[in-house]
Amino acid sequence: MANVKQKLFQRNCNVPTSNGKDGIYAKSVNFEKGGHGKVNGVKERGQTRRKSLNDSLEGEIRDFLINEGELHTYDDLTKVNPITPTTVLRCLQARYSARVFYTHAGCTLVALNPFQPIPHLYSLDVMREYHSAPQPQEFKPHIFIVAEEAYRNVQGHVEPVNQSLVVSGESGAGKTWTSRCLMKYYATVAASAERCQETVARIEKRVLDSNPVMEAFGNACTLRNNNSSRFGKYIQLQLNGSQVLVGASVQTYLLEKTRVTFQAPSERNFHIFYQMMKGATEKQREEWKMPHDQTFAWLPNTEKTLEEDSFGETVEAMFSLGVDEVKQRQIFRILAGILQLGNVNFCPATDESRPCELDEESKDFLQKAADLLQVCAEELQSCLCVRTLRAGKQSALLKPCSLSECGVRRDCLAKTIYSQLFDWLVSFINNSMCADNSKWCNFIGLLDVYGFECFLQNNLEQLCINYANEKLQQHFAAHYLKAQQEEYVSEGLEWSFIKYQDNQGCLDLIEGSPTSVFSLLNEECRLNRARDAQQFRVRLEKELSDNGSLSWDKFSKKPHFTVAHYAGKVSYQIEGMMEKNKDPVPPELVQLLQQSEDSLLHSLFADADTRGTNTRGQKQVVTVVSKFKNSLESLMKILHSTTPHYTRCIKPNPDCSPLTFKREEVIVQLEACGIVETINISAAGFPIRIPYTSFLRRYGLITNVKISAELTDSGGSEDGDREALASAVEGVLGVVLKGRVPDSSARSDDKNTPNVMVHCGKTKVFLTHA
Ligand code: AOV
Ligand code: MG
Repeated sequence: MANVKQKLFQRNCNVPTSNGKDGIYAKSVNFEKGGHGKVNGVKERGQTRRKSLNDSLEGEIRDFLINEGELHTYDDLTKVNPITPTTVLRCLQARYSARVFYTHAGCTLVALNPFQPIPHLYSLDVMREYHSAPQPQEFKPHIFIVAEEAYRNVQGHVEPVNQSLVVSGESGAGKTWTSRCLMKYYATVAASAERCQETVARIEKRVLDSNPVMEAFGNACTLRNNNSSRFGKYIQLQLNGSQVLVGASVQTYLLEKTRVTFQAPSERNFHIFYQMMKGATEKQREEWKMPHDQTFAWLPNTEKTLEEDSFGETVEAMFSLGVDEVKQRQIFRILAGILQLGNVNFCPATDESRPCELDEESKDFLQKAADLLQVCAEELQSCLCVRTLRAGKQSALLKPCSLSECGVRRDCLAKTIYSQLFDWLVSFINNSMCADNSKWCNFIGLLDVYGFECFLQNNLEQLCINYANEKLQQHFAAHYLKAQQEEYVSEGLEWSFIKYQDNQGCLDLIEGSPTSVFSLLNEECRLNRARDAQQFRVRLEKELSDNGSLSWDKFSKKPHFTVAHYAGKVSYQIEGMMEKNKDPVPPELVQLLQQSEDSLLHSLFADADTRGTNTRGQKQVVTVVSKFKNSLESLMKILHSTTPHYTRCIKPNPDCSPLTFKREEVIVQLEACGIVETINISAAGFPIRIPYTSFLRRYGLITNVKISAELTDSGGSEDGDREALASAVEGVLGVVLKGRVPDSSARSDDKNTPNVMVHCGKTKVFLTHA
């Protein structure tokens, strides 16, 4: 860096702004289109046009740098200069129209969802092409470049480095699709060449087969995506010293189990239930007590036919993972039992002191549920309708539940069974895929979580999902800043001047210590005050109103709080939040399931007694947010210990229509998924970067600075040339910026004294607002 010409020009433009806002004024510089420019500030003093840098200098430079007809050729959004939401949007739209779906954005890849299969885009040949290329980065942007870069990085220059591929974006943007593509890529390029005699399917196949199984149990059709992931997933692909895929392990995050018993209008339950309904053989229908004409309360919208409804594929994949016929029968019987439970309705008892009753139809469904779950029907009914209150160590009081409590207990039973079954399946899949520790040394991790969510009504699920996205955004920003730093360092610039507003305040509000939304929620649960939403709102206001990320929606009548997330404000309703956080499972239900004669169901709850009690034998509430926070912290630790690669998926229209680009949709996502945030980070540095040669060719004529043709042609290949180029650029800038200082009267008392900052790097001129 010693021979690098580096200078800081700072000039006050001291011009009163026309709108009273800060701005950079190019009043004295008129960069004319067509390559000529003149300084006209002195000539037209007093009546010069006033323009901010945004709409003047940046605008002029943009026109110079961007050629509309060539917009689709910009493979990297950071080359769109200056980087603004508008230029990024125009570029992405031009590329989408040209059927180009991937674009680099510095260290990030932007993936636009085509919403229709693109022939050959992901074929084996294309995979091999990217894999065998000496410089894949020189190929057209593609998810395979990211995949290959991570794969090569594992080997590392000094020592192997684990990698993480983080895929983000809103619901339906293409995260899960992208993750699948990445898995297929590694299952192809990192497959072992050896022929093995395994009785179970080859590891690459098992890894790929984990997708349809986990999607069948964890994905559902929502308003926004027919195949929406209702859980987060981080899968580590394990590589041995020869870079061969030898195994995988998967970690899941917060399955949206409420969907088992509640589906918003037009949405569906998890795919697996529909697959069973549609794919069952006559024998299975009989076994599952699921005749053709039977409808189930928890299975709405059965008429929708989705490609995800492929029972055969799920069953096939389960076999390949080693879930044998016996286990499969157990699993599907349990699921069928859950469906029967959903059709059980309660009616109030004639005598209030007696438990609620069941009509004939419900009795029938309860009996079927009990048969399928292999528990005693009377005990099942009693567990749902009667609460056992402990009075001392030995004695117990029986108290009939209210009508609504009976419904809550029925739902709780179904959700508990389903979520335990899901966890069991995940751990089974892990056992089937995971390589022995001695067999692998490095991993490539793929993260596919649910995107930022904001509905009309948001509750604990959305708070957790958005908190996860907030954490990832923080990780991304830190990583992106590092990449920026590297560019500045390679250009010989100092790093310290970057200022960036991070989202720490919002994270402090949600998870900070000692007081935060999470800590207060936990306290309310501990004190058993879960029902008082208004009281919680008052506490939040009292304890956290200093935090700028917290506010209140004036128009909301229900107790709520509003959080200013990096991706936008979201109002959360408090009602039900504390109960969800506590997520209580009545002990009678657990005991009932422990008595099940079905060995699988029994094993799911076998150790339930020991969980939730501390060493002194007291009941300890492990809340949903505590568990989620811990699991996210572990994830963050892993991400921090790896080299991350970010892919931002964009949903170009809300209707999932093929090849349709809606600007207003995309711009919102560019903001929400952090691309605009990235731009802001970039703007905190130097949004305008022009290679010396381009700068001199265009602006040299503004001044009398003589620049030789050889110099602009050489591109500064030699150190000496670079010195000469930098001097020439400084000469031009000196004249330009001097010309921008207006007469002293205008400078006098004005407080709006915007500056232009210019840095001359090794090969580029960097410009920004000061
Ligand atoms: P998501 O994972 O980001 O939503 P998906 O990966 O499920 O979204 O994508 C939604 C749908 O878009 C897929 O089912 C495909 O039909 C289509 N799609 C996505 N990417 C491509 C592609 N590259 N080429 C062709 N079609 C594609 V969510 O899980 O709801 O947050 O929670
Ligand atoms: Mg998904």
